[in-house]
Amino acid sequence: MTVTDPLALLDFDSLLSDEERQIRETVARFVTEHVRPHVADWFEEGTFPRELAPELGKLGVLGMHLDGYGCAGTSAVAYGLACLELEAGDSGLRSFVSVQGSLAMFSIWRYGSEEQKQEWLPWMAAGEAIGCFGLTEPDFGSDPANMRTRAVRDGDDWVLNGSKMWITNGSIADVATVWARTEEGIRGFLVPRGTPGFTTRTIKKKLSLRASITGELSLDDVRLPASAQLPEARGLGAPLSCLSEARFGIVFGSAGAALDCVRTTIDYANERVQFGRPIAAFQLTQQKLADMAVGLNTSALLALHLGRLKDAGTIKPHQISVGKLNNVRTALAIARECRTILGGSGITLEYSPLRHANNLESVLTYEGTSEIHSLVIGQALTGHAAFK
Ligand code: TGC
Ligand code: FAD
Repeated sequence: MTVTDPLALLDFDSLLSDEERQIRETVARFVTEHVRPHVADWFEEGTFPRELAPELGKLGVLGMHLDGYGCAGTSAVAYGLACLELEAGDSGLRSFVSVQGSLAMFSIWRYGSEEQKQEWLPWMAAGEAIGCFGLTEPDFGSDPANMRTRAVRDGDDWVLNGSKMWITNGSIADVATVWARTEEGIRGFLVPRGTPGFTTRTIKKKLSLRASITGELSLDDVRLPASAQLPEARGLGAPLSCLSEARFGIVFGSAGAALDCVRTTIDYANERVQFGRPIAAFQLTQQKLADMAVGLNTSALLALHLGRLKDAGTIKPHQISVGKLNNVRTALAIARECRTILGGSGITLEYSPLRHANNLESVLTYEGTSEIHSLVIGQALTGHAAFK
């Protein structure tokens, strides 16, 4: 018996409901038709095609785990499976969907006023409006509590000054959720593109996540009405709760990148002949494939377990850290190992593993670095916060 899909090794799909399997298949088909034929070019050109946004809206994956306002209202597991298939295409694609749904839309859905929800969410769910999420600053990445961006009251208005760095979709977004320090602690604000004093710049020369737009936001005396503030967001816990949503998507997504690498590599190893035999027939190749398949299936099962906890409403942030730390680290190791099996062919964009490996360097760093997630787990185990 030959297992044709690396996730069939432990019969992963048998753990899914019919609806979950169907969502996984639908997203996989979309990626095969709309992404795989073009993604190497997007990566080489360092671009993400904005016209894909309405297509992703029609597919129903933008804010898909949120209820109402044009969102699909699916389970967390269904959302995770969509992230898995999107990231099997490219981490940049999953990033777009994560930032739109789990960071920009979630911040409005969870902390916004009814007017803010009505104004933005239906357009964002349809991919007609793009959002971004500005937490990181040039001098404060892992430590957002010390952010410098400031919002000061002036009559009924707020005036914002500061800058945000490494912001996915930053320079193409129609609206930015910006986190700023106020006299009452950290608060969130919606800053529409075109607001005087609000400018963006695209960060170039990236070696990772090239099929994704990354930008810098500058706020220079940006005047906003009181209605631009997210009324329910108080303190750092608000942006960190948004991060929990996006980190959850990465737990599944990174397993998708690993799946694509292993699939690609098994096909290649069966075709490529050296010393008169397919390289898949050598024991050393099989050992690599077996180790990678074990890692991949363990990651997928861990993701599913966390998804079930999320759907039950019991998931804790440190449990998401376990998933993000393990699955991204595993995926990166798999992508690099796959590249070795591809030999010289593995260094081009014709095959996906090195593109995935390059992307996963960003995934290891954003949404909390691997070190920060280790410390979150360490805190859960010992009771000591070793961040400071
Ligand atoms: P700390 O005192 O621990 O926490 C402050 C308050 O927040 C609560 N909290 C959380 N709530 C929900 N979810 C979480 N994950 C939470 N983590 C903490 C906490 O209970 C506390 O609440 P309260 O009521 O007591 O005030 O804060 P700290 O300053 O000690 O920092 C802790 C630390 C280091 C874990 C946190 O700062 C952190 O996670 N740092 C990493 C920053 C990060 O991940 N940035 C990501 C930016 S966004 C991004 O990368 C998008 S990439 C998108 C893409 O393209 O896919
Ligand atoms: P630093 O925090 O300076 O960390 C540098 C190194 O020091 C890391 O290895 C880190 O683990 C280590 N370190 C830091 N503190 C400790 C500690 N206490 N103990 C041990 N080690 C420590 N941010 C957003 O807000 N929105 C976005 O949309 C977004 N998109 C991104 C897209 C890309 C492609 C990238 C690369 C980043 C993005 N980010 C975004 C920013 C991302 O979240 C940060 O890069 C990340 O949080 C790390 O911050 P930093 O780069 O400033 O590194």
